Amino acid sequence: MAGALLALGALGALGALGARGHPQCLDFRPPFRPPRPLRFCAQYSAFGCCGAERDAALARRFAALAARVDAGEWAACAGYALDLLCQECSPYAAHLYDAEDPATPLRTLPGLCQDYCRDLWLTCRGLLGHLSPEAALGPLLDDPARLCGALALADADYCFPRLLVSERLNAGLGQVRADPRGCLQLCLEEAAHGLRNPVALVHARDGTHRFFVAEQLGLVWAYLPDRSRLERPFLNLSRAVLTSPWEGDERGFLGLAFHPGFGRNGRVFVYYSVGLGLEEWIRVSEFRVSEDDANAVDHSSERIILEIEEPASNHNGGQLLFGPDGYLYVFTGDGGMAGDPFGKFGNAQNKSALLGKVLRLDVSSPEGGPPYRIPPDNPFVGDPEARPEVFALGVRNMWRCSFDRGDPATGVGHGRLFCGDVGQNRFEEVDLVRRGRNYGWRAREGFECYDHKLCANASLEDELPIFAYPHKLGKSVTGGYVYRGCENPNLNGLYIFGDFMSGRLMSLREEPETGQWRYSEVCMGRGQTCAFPGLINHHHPHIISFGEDEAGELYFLSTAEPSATAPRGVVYKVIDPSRRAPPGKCQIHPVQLTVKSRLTPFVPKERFIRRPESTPRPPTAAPRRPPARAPTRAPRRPTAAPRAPTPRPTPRPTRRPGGRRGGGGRRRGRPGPRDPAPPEGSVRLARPPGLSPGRGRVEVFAGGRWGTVCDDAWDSRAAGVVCRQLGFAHAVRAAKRAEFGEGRALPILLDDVRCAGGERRLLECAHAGLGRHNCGHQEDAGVVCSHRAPEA
Ligand SMILES: *[C@@H]1O[C@H](CO)[C@@H](O)[C@H](O)[C@H]1NC(C)=O
Ligand SMILES: *[C@@H]1O[C@H](CO)[C@@H](O)[C@H](O)[C@H]1NC(C)=O
Ligand SMILES: *[C@@H]1O[C@H](CO)[C@@H](O)[C@H](O)[C@H]1NC(C)=O
Ligand SMILES: [Ca+2]
Repeated sequence: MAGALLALGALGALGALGARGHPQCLDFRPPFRPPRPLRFCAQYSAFGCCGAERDAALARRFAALAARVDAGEWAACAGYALDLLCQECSPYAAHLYDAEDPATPLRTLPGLCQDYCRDLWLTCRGLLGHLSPEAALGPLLDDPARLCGALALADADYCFPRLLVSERLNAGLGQVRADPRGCLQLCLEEAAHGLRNPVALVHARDGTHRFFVAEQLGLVWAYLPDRSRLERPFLNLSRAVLTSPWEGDERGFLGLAFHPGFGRNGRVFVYYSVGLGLEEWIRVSEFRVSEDDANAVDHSSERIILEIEEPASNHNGGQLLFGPDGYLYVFTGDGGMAGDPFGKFGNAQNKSALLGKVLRLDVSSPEGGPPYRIPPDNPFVGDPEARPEVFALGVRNMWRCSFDRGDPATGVGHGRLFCGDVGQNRFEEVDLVRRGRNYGWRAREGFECYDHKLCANASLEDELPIFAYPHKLGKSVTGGYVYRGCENPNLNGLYIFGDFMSGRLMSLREEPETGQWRYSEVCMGRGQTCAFPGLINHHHPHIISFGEDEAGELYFLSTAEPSATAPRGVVYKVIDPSRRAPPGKCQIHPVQLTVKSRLTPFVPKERFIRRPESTPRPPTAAPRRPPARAPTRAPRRPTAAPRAPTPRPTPRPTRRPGGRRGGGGRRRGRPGPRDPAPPEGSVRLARPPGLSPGRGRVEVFAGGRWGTVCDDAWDSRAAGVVCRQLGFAHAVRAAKRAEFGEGRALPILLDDVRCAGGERRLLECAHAGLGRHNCGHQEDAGVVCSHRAPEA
């Protein structure tokens, strides 16, 4: 007895370390809450593996058994019969019947604890022959030691009835599991792969349950509900789209949205970068689906809705959404570079500029009419200082926004607009966007002042984020969705988002009493948590986007290599291993379509990775709490991460399409380790090649490394030297103040550069000394070169 207690004590300690049970049903999937209480196995009404049908079948078996056993014995044994039959409904049924491994045969009787088994043998052994069809059981019935040995379980903690009282197995059963650090344990299912910087996953809201995935290059692929992909693209804009293979190019095809009436009108809207002459623009266009193929757009149907010139190649925004009001919401970036330097106080705070805004357009006008109208209740209609398209301002580079569908039962939350706004140097934020509000940039970054003068202005009246996190947790937020799907009831109301740089998945949940947002990191389930067939427990680190399918199930898109030409992107579906919806509840009935293209069936490639239960990761400091604001207004106090988040492997310093931390506008991929060292004094321009070569940030190779140049003395003579060194006859101008982005990954090698003009190489000009500088990357110098003489 003492021995058994000791063993139990040891198991208890294991439990405290986080080794939790793994609830699983005989169909190998997580348990659920039956829609109605069970009539027979009532014990498992709150949570288990039986619905009404299974429960009724077990009740029939019980009745049949009663008919076969004589009345006296039945009086003593009915309780055992009920116990033994109903274990199929236990949330640990897979353990009780040895079913976790689908390759081994199921037991016909649940695993029993030894004392229970002996009692059963003493009073009701006759029952066993009726309960199990196994012939092998017969000879054991005379020998309790052998019988109970055969009915024992390898992991005694799971045997019936001990599992009913096990703290380890019952604490938090049926709720989303968190590891000892508070990190929510979720799992994934692969839904698509081989995608090149997949920037968006959307559905058409037309009953077909297709989903569409857009690649940054300008291709959109249609997938059927069984995840097979049509070989012919739905849309191919690659010829018009401006992008490049360089990791971190933020230009390209950035977003698309189906018109809410797409099923009737076939209208679909896209957002992409284009080169017009030497300028770069963003364009919002409308296409119509082809008359003779529901799975392809009519490429000749493009109608331009809006074009905005982009003064730099980063911060291009890119989200398009239709609101519950039927209007088209367009999310632009601030135009690029660092610190929103355009005009007197930047674009984002300038209501006359379309950059750095959320715009709202009425695109319901018939063909032949204006491409859009202004919704009459847009907040700045009639303000001569503002563009009437503006819906909200103070935006740096909102990257991925979503409307909350609302609680499926109560509708709570419906129509709220969530965005991730990518930060500058310090904070990434999540905003709840409301009509007419100012989201602070460039006065404020996260909760803190960025431009102190603008920030001090009482008329700023900006809306604080609902959450912000510092750069040690990630450097480029990717906004997500409030989960409102059917298959994972525990996730209802959880806002799940991520970070492109650190690969961190995160979540916020609103506390209904206080309106505060509680942060929890999301981790891949540890140990056995994700060991369900078809689930995986890892993902690629560069989280580019989130998406919902037509049924509201949640996906995210990430890649191992963030280049628009690298087919390393995967679509993952988010799965809660702790609880599923009851069987039958989430069935979909897709409208059938004629498919004219060939189909590529989906074969998942990613595999579950079996790892030993990992030791807890070392703690880091908690993210900063937001500072208390001036007490003039009382905004809802946002919740910063309450727990110390866990560190991740050092993120690779690459960027994703659409948005990122620094002011970096144009930058080349870093040379690979095998690139031969260039000659001392070489220069290069950090900018994707393509549209207009000869423009970019200057990088110079000296002392065995590449570095940047500071601009305080930077002038057209220095630019001329660089341009000639690169083979251009002329310099159009010297670019200052990180116009072509900040080369933060590199050291600053040259400062105070003064050229006479005749030097052959930049290094021959006077300078402060290699690596000596008193400037920062916000002053990185660039050039615009030309083969032709600039016009006087
Ligand atoms: C997309 O269009 C481009 C240029 O128009 C063409 O070269 C390419 O093959 C097309 N891609 C597909 C998959 O059809
Ligand atoms: C605001 O933006 C408009 C349009 O880009 C520009 O013409 C104007 O000069 C800007 N205003 C300020 C104060 O910078
Ligand atoms: C504060 O902002 C308002 C509106 O943008 C502007 O008119 C005013 O000049 C600003 N005040 C200061 C002190 O900068
Ligand atoms: Ca803000």
